[in-house]
Amino acid sequence: MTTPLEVVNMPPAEYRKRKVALITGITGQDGSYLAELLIDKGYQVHGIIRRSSSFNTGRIEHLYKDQHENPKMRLHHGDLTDSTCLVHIISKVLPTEIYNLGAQSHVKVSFDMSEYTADVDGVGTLRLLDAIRTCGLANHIRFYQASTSELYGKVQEVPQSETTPFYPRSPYGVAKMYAYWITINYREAYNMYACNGILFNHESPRRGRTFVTRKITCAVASIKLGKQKCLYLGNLDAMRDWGHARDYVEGMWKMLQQDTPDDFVLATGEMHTVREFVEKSFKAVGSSIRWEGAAEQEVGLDQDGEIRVRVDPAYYRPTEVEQLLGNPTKANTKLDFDSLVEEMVKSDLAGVAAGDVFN
Ligand code: NDP
Ligand code: GDR
Repeated sequence: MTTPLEVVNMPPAEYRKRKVALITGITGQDGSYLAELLIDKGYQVHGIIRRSSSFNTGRIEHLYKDQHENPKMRLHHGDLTDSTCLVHIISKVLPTEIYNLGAQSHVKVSFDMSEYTADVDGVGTLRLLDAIRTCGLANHIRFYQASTSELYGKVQEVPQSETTPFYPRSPYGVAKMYAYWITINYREAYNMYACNGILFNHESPRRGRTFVTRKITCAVASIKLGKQKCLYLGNLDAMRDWGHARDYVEGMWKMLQQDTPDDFVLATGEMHTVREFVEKSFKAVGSSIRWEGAAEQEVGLDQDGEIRVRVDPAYYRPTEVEQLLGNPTKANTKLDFDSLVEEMVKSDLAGVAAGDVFN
């Protein structure tokens, strides 16, 4: 059996053949899809999870259940705010690839928890990069940073590409901008293989319920099955380039398989408003929505004249990102918007029918 010391002393090419991935944020939407993908590709997957008073492993339960018979995935308690544990985990796991997906990822919440968001999303990335160096593995480990279209913020150019200037509009966006640049700095300063994936919004049935798409599909399913009367939303005119999370985690992996590290936009090149997402979701359950009124007084009525959507300004953001549309030319991604909405609504209908309570 190879000892840890022998592994560390392997030349980088030989070290990488071991195919060991470490994922921060493995309990989140993307982490769960990425863990599945990497296990399928023959990786030994390790994930960092936060201690919680209740179970937070719902999205990876199906992988975790195999823990004893089929230990393709192992979980380690840790946190991006704790450098010591990061060094400890990396030195124990000796990963060949690290995917930094852990983050306080909610833009609206980042206005309420700005310092924490900066600590986790910004400095947390620095801690992880530095832990790799501390372990002497700067030339062995390939590093993926979950960068975001929120970096573009206030629109400078449409569509946005790898060369579009940044103008973040939230504490989340600003923290992610630090993470973006520290990743590039470590690549240049220490010759690390480190990449930024600048990902536009991506959704799935596993999307957190406080993000607008899943909030809508949960509500539409609950309304359809008579468990909820009305859905309250903020800015209906915001426009997003929504892809599918399953496609995007594949893009993350591909970025780490290039000969030289680089930064890539992942997007669909198609943009829709929140309002359109609402309409398509109601359509997926055989209903329709027509809009009346304007601004905060606007309502959405169904075919029977019942008010099903109202605006609640509590969901407005102090500074909004109005329009995000990615230019996917460099990395190439695919999407069928209608089938994304239908898949999410169908999954939530099954959930509500089985007793899930979303409101
Ligand atoms: P989620 O919010 O679903 O998941 C975030 C993950 O980060 C969870 O596993 C969460 O753990 C973990 N986490 C939160 N705080 C910490 C911390 N202090 N230390 C360690 N882990 C922590 O996000 P997504 O899966 O949607 O996104 C993955 C990454 O990609 C994030 O960095 C996000 O900012 C970024 N991104 C996402 C996009 C999207 O559209 N989904 C687009 C562009 C970028 P727990 O389960 O315990 O809360
Ligand atoms: P976003 O996603 O901020 O783009 O960040 P979110 O789904 O939260 O908002 C998208 C747009 O919808 C508008 N909106 C609402 N949003 C929420 N959450 N709730 C509402 O009720 C509501 N009504 C309207 C928002 O104002 C916004 O314009 C996501 C996250 O996954 C980030 O981590 C990631 O970096 C970016 O996508 C790309």
